[in-house]
Amino acid sequence: ITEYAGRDVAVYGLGRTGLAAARALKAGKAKVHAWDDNEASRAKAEAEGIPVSDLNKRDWQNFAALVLSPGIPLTHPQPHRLVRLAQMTNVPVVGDMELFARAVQSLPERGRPKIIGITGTNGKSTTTALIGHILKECGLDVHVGGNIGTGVLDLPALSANGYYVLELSSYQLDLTKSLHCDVSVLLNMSPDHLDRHGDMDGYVTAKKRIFRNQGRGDTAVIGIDDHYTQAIAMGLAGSGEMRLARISSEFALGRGVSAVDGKLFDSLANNAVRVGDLGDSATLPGRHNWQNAAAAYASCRALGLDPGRIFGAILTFPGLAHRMEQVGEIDGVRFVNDSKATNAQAAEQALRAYPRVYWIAGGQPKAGGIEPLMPLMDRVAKAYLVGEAADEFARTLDGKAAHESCGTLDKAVARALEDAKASGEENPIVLLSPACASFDQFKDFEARGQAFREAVETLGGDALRPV
Ligand code: UMA
Ligand code: ADP
Repeated sequence: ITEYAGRDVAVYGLGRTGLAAARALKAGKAKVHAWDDNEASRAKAEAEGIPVSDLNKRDWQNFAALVLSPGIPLTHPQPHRLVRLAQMTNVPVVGDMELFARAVQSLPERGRPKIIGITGTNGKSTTTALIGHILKECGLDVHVGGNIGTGVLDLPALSANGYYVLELSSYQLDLTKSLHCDVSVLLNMSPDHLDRHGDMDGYVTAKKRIFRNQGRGDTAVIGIDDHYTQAIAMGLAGSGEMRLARISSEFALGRGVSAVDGKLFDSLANNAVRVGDLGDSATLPGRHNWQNAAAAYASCRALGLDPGRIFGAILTFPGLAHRMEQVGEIDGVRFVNDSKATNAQAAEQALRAYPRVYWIAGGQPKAGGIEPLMPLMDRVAKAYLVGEAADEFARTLDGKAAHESCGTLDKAVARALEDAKASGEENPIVLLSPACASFDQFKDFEARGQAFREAVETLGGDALRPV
């Protein structure tokens, strides 16, 4: 990142985003002034030579930009104090994606890599990883990053023939205005992160930013299985210049890509083709994954890849940890780690995947709680509740499903194993699909999934078998 060479830049937040941004800015000869409210994060940055100074006490007139981490509030519940300081002194507030996008724009047009951006409420990481996998299988030079875990500025330098497959959260999109996606994907939308966007309108507005800057020759892949994305697709059809590829796992489409009952059907062009049966994939079970696979297929078609090669690669997708991941079996009881299900819609997909489950739920609750899941409670043998949400969830479940409050994940795993074993059922499933954020008890959903895996390993000992 050379655009700030010789100038002073503030970097606030020194997690994955901030560290990568500070490194990239430093390498581009900017004068970096980094800050994080957490002492350990500051120490880590200092240890690698990133200059740290308290941005609360600085004269902001000199800064050319504030590079903000996506987890720090930009607008809601109120702009962070440092964001206000930047605004009052007319210092532009940007994210790492914006810096990346501008670096790409600065390359000669023929030398620019292709960018595939993926957003949506659920399925982003799966779809991002799947597209990355397909492109790699097709022998292309691919880098996968963004919200999926690797800060975009930590990815290897741009190469003209490269493909950047980027998962974009609404927080990141809010801090990005120059990103131009050759292929953009909006999978689905349902209420989430409303604390950070104010209301659904704010959330939709953030997500729609993925289509900004798309024009002729670009493609917008859009799921049309919910009314929010249906409205957005109609708007784009009326106004956008880009090609629109509609996808659905619920409806057969006259034009687009559908995956009803897992049958992948391509009617993007005049000659419609039945591509294959997604039921043959071990790692992409369920209607929600068919939506992800349809989106990945449509994206790769937009990049000009062959349908047969794309489908072959879909079938070899290894899957992602913490999403319906089978972590082991103890005495016939199977344990499924769906720690990434941080909202009710995601947990709904997991519950739908099994006729009967011993369900571990809870954590830091989201607005609306688990009320939308009540129609599925005939599948729940018993719920084991953990974290801050336990009391609220217990009240919602009263009279709908058996439940007990376990406090911690370790205790929930132990109790679920006891009950599942005692049930005498054949291969009962213990499912962690929390419908909550993890931050009350864990650093993030990955740490929560890891704790679940370790609890299973501890209880299983020699009896633990891979599934
Ligand atoms: N911090 C402060 N002051 C504050 C708040 C935070 O100093 O008031 C500091 C923290 O001490 C910490 C740093 O900011 O050191 C964390 O910044 P961050 O929360 O933006 O996290 P990063 O480590 O930079 O990770 C971010 C994404 N996290 C969020 O958006 C919350 C990661 O997505 C992403 O993988 C990473 O950038 C690389 O692009 C995670 C996520 O949970 C997986 N995303 C949310 C989601 O998927 O629901 C949006
Ligand atoms: P994201 O990155 O958007 O959070 P992931 O791909 O990590 O999404 O999947 C998170 C969880 O959401 C999965 O464990 C699954 O239960 C659910 N999920 C995945 N894809 C979809 C989808 N297309 N629609 C609804 N839920 C989904």
